[in-house]
Amino acid sequence: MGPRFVDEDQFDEEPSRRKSGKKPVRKKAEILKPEDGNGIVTEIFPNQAAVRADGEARTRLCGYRMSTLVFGAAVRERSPVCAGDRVRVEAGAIVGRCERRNRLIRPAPNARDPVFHVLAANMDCMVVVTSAAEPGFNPGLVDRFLVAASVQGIERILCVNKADLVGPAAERPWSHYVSAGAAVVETSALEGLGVERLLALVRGRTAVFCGQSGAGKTSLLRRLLGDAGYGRTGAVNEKSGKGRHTTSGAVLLAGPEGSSLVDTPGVMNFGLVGVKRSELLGHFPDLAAAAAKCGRGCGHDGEPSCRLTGLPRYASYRSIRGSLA
Ligand SMILES: Nc1nc2c(ncn2[C@@H]2O[C@H](COP(=O)(O)OP(=O)(O)O)[C@@H](O)[C@H]2O)c(=O)[nH]1
Ligand SMILES: [Mg+2]
Ligand SMILES: [Zn+2]
Repeated sequence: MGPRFVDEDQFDEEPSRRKSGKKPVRKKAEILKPEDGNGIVTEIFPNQAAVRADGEARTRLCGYRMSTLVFGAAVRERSPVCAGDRVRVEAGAIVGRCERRNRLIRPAPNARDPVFHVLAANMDCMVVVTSAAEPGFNPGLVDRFLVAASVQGIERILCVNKADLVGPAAERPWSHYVSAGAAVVETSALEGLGVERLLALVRGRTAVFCGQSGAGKTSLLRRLLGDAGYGRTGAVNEKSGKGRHTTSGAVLLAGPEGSSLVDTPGVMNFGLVGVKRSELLGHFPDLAAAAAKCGRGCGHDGEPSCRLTGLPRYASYRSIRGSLA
């Protein structure tokens, strides 16, 4: 067990006054062990981050001590921490970031931009939210999200929202996703349908809600947490008293039974950083099973004899494969 907050004000304490007797975190940039963190980043603002201290419900705005957070020039990140990061706060400033189990990277807006945007880190599962209608089911986008999660070792849940808009007899072009390694749940944030099932899947876990803008991520989270539980503006800066910020980034919300649920803005894709073409099939378990029956030397790339021909996710697979370096 890591160091716990011994009193309300531990975030505000000077390092030299820490009661634990442990030596202070060094001033040069180094990745900390999780047990050396004392809070979790819930939201990013320009030059500040909201952090929830271990064992507390409220979040507080903290600045950064950049000298302890910039880890060389190899990978430049737009912000030194992201939602879901475990961090150490001392005297109201983030002085260290803990190692990450995984991270979701937004693709740079242009290919020459070397600055990564890490949207969220340390996730147990990804809820890919899509809609049954308005807008209609978009398998290409769903597959990209599922691959991004699989590559990072994040469990996958496909949530098909707006189920109220389709009748029970309608075609369900998402029913095969169970064989793609995802739990599938149909919901209606509007009518509450399926929300209990979704909650059971994320209970006690850290889950990031991703998907096309308009699919209903925020509506679902409001259903799961209640409007009060959703409140984005919980972070109050004690010095300035300011609590209202607008942001277009991810926000990590405290859910029931220790769960942390992350709402994301209309992210259209995640960068599949470091994924090799040869590894991609492994992230399509349904296709990998069929590919085992192909002749030796089949590249699964449009050959007439390829056993993947006609399978529902083959087109997505080829499209993603083509986009990899
Ligand atoms: N019919 C229907 N509309 C929904 C449902 N969930 C969300 N919406 C509507 O879809 C729109 C986008 O929802 P929002 O939660 O903002 O989507 P987000 O961009 O993914 O966060 C809003 O107008 C919602 O009222 C649903 O289950 N059924
Ligand atoms: Mg939203
Ligand atoms: Zn093949």
